[in-house]
Amino acid sequence: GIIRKPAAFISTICDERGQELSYCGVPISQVLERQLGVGGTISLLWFQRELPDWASKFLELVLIVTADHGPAVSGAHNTMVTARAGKDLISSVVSGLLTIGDRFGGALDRAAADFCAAYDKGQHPQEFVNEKRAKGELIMGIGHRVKSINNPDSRVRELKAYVTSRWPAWPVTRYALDVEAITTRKKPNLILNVDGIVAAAMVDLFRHCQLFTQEEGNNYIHMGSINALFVLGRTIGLVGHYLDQKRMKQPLYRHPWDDITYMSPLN
Ligand code: Q5B
Repeated sequence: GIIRKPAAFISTICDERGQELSYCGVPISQVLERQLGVGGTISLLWFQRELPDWASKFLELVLIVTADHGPAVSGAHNTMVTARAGKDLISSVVSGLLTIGDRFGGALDRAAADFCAAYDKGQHPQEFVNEKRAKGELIMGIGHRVKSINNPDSRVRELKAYVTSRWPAWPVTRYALDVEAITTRKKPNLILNVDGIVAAAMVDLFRHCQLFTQEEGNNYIHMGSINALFVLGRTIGLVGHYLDQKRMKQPLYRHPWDDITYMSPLN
């Protein structure tokens, strides 16, 4: 009989073989006709399901508010320096993306995992803060270099307003806000930051949109899907910074000597 060669790859999100490309089984004409938008496209390609409108609009909101946060942050800075060194778009954008991590823009997955683990075990927010302090660990999703309760982050305000008015339930977001109430008593800049609010909201989205089992939701947190939102959003801004530097034909950047303290251990 015919022996079928086992396939080297299995793919479940996109099929381009027929007359019409489909995203997770939905023909591209339907994606367009039904105006599923970028949020709906992410829902299909990342989560293999059509999320309700309030959820896919939230994904779009996250992309908009994380698209850029000025030239001073690590990612934009790297992209601009690389562009000015004459490098191409991809090299410049990747050099910016590589700065995303726990301290800058990549705290979402760990914030989601930590807030929901603490909430699930019924840990009081004060105990959670104490435990982190005792372990000498920073709380992911808390703290900002320039934003504080005296200089609030309007992105966080917008996201919070959306979640609290549109989510069927948002207990993990409530928990994260209770943590913020404690940390800001210690220092005004220990606010729930943009990573933290998106992280908590995504946990509540997975748990309360009625389309994921708890296990599926937890898997998406641990796979990196929440950090992916920041990565995708910020890529828009990094491309912008690359084009900006090229448009203005900015020269090679060299950091000024007077802004470097040279300290040799031998003199
Ligand atoms: N302390 C964000 O630090 C920052 C604490 C804390 C307990 C904390 C820091 C942090 C966790 C990771 C996180 C995402 C590095 C941030 C983002 C996107 C962005 C960026 C932009 C954009 C700021 C001073 C004192 C020390 C620390 C204590 C600080 N954070 N304690 N939990 N989380 N957060 N990252 O101000 O007693 O004096 O020794 O790592 O959520 O990246 O716009 O810039 O859109 O691009 O430099 O918004 O919070 O403070 O590290 O000098 O600490 O505060 O233990 O205490 P800072 P540090 P003490 S959103």
